[in-house]
Amino acid sequence: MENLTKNVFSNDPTALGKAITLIESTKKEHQVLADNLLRNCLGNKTESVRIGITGIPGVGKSTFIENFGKLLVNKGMRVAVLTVDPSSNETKGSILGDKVRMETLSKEKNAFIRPTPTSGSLGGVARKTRETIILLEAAGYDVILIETVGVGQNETTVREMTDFFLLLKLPGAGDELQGIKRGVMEMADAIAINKADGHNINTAETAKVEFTTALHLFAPKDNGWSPKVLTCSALENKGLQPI
Ligand SMILES: Nc1nc2c(ncn2[C@@H]2O[C@H](COP(=O)(O)OP(=O)(O)O)[C@@H](O)[C@H]2O)c(=O)[nH]1
Ligand SMILES: [Mg+2]
Repeated sequence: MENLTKNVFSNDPTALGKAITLIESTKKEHQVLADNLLRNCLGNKTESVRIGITGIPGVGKSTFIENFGKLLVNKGMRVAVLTVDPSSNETKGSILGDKVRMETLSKEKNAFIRPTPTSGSLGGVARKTRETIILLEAAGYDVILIETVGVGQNETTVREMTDFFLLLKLPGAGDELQGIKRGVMEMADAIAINKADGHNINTAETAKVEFTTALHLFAPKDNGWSPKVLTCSALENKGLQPI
């Protein structure tokens, strides 16, 4: 146990993976160990920037996270990703060509990727996301990117745990067609119209204007931030630079 804590602090990825599995465990005998581990980690926490990324399956969240994550790593940051593994359930990620493995990002020494099955009460977010964040901060990650499945039910939870909430949209399709609840749009700190490439460039620009207008209808945020609307191509690595 002491070793596990020590190895999390020294950012041994295997230990970190084991530690997350321990806190996610529902077994009674694991809970005391998990509580101890979390207590130790709370004392060693660094501040991270946490970014939630949401949007319907297939919009390009994983692709965005992989390329944005690489951009941050190249700037010298340590990046942790909590991603959705849709192969396990109804989102049928494999059919949409899901990029859950994030192969190039996962090869980076300063990146840690933890896929989570989408099943379960919070769908898309592990039951213990809050606790997992504590472990990642104890391991010294600067940025934590959290992918969420984006059909509306768990975004509020992720919003509460993050500093910035990014909503990805597709160009062209109307809002109602994209299955995003109005409430999710209202929560967003930025909306990025993804897949703004090839023949989609013009429709993406039109969507940008429409969403900018739509956002004006919402009340201003308490912190004074005005949500931004952008276009990007996660695939072609365009428009991913920080705002
Ligand atoms: N043309 C284009 N395709 C993209 C873009 N981003 C993602 N895709 C493709 O869309 C599919 C779903 O992407 P993925 O990242 O798995 O979506 P997720 O379900 O939201 O995580 C994959 O085939 C990607 O290659 C983009 O910016 N442009
Ligand atoms: Mg994905």
